Amino acid sequence: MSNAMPIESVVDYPEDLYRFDRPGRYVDEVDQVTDAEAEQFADLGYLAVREVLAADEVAEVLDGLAEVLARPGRALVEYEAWAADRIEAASGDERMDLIRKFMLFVQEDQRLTALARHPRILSVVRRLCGSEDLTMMQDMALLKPPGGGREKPWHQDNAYFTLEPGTPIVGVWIALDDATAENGCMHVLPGTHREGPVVHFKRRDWQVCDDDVDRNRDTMIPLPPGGALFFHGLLHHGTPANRTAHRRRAVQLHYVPAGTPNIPDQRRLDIFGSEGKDVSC
Ligand SMILES: O=C(O)CCC(=O)C(=O)O
Repeated sequence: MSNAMPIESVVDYPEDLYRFDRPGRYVDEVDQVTDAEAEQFADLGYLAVREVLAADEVAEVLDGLAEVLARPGRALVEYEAWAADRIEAASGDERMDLIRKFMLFVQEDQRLTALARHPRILSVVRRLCGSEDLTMMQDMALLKPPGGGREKPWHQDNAYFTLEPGTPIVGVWIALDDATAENGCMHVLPGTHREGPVVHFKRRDWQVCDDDVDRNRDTMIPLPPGGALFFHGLLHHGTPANRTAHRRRAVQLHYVPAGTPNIPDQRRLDIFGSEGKDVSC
């Protein structure tokens, strides 16, 4: 089954909304994350690590995700809009290439439970959150299918969470395939987490308005499989469409210090914009 889409149908945003000429800063391994890297995170709002999971650990995560998907009803699945009439006929593996994202898998498979508790991941998150006790408050797989994986427009993850802006929310975005400029790797606007919450609007998604994006700051974070981007809940980030015939699968886990209280949803909407009712990241 081919799911290649005319690329124009998924590139429905200004071509210059993303820049591809400024790669970010990296460390190679988790062992190199010291206080200096935590300071960089505080300043820039992100920390990119080339190797967090080894190849066999990436394979385990992919097997776990495939198995959860094979059991109907176990995860909250959102297909790409163009895939609607193909879902029924698709085999398990083909289905992976129709899915935009799915959530709530960590409790469903012990390999995925182990990922959420991975000592290398938690050691970095503890340092960046400034807390020994953590709660993982969201798990999501973002599959951005070949030839039709839509953009995730610029946004702040905190806009989707009922958590007071300023809470030390740390997102961990882990590449399961090579995430490249062409297939929709992460892009960030360094330092924006220090500038507070901004109002989001329902356009292609619930997002920062294209005109409000400071494109000059766009920094691209390509990653190999097993590499991870740790980023602050208020950092502006987004991913362009997958323009290739290659998969760009990723998982994203969000952590906060244990015991962090939730705010009423109305307060979230007052801060981030009233169009954000019932949205998920
Ligand atoms: O992986 C992607 O394409 C975007 C992930 C993201 O930024 C999010 O869901 O908050």
